[in-house]
Amino acid sequence: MKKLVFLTAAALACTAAAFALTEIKIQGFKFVPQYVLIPKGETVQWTNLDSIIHTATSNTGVWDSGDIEPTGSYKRKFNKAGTYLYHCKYHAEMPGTIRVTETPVEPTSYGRVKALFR
Ligand SMILES: [Cu+2]
Repeated sequence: MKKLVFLTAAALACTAAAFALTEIKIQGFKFVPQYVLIPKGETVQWTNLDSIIHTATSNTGVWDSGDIEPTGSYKRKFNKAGTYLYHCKYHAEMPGTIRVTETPVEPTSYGRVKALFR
């Protein structure tokens, strides 16, 4: 696990290289980053860094993490391309978006993720 996290960071910092795990932090009542762009087949891991329970719940019922305790995490693999909106079911103002692409995503394209959604 630690190795995967390191590889993800390295892939983001450099170029090319597919990565298999994207981490989203839950911190300060926010999903960080709020927008994520990944290729299909990639796993997303949410880790709760707040001191209260949150969830990562699909807006359309595709998945529900259930309660993610403080310091806890939840993982889900996205095998199908599409745009997935989600939220925390306890806090209405906690939206998140995962965009899953058919084709590999260049890590360097992360910077334009926000633009993609506007
Ligand atoms: Cu919450």
